[in-house]
Amino acid sequence: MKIKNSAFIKSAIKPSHYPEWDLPEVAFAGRSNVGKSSLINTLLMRKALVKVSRTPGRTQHINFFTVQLGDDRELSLVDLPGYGFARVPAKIKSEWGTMVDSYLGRRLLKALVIVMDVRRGMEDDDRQLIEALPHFGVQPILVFTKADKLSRNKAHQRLVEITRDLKISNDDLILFSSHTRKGREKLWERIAELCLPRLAPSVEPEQPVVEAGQEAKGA
Ligand SMILES: Nc1nc2c(ncn2[C@@H]2O[C@H](COP(=O)(O)OP(=O)(O)OP(=O)(O)O)[C@@H](O)[C@H]2O)c(=O)[nH]1
Ligand SMILES: [Mg+2]
Repeated sequence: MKIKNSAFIKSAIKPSHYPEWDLPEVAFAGRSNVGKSSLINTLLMRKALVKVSRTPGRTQHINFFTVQLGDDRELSLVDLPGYGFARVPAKIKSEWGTMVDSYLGRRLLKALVIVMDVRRGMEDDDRQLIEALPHFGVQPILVFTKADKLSRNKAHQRLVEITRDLKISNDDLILFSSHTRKGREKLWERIAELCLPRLAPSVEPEQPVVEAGQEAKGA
């Protein structure tokens, strides 16, 4: 996917802070430190538009970004704060729940990318979030990242285990790496399918009309 432009727009905690626009949105959720912010940078081909951190729990707001694609379609990418970080106090956990719950009800939200570590697979927090999505009318996209941490064989073996465990097919998940950009195109295709208006089919130029008698030249 070609990117023309991308930009950070704003941080929000509650709905009154959300941008007022009519762009389709795709959001990114997952456990703290799993690689959500890195994944957004990879999608946008930016090195550090989204802050990446070694300390879990750094993204604590809902961060809105916009992107203009090569074909001029536009959408917003929304980075959600991570969950499941054991050392986060109960008060923060409940604030996370309120913040994310109100965001999931947003009319513009078309799909939620659930980012998981391929080495850990789907965990309870991920499962709970996925189970809540039909209620909000939001489509899940399952992404397993940090694929570069496994050898090709190990990654394949993990995929077999994950598809068997979740009773899904290979087409229903995306193996990703922000280091090698593996899975980037497949993820963009899926996002475009669920969030973007279809491109009008390109119109074939009309065949030139050949007048009777003209084609006889040289024949
Ligand atoms: N090897 C490898 N490391 C990655 C990958 N993606 C992210 N990381 C590393 O994982 C750490 C966390 O990455 P972030 O992108 O900040 O993770 P996050 O999910 O946004 O974290 P929070 O905002 O704290 O929830 C950083 O040290 C990244 O460099 C990947 O695909 N492969
Ligand atoms: Mg982050």
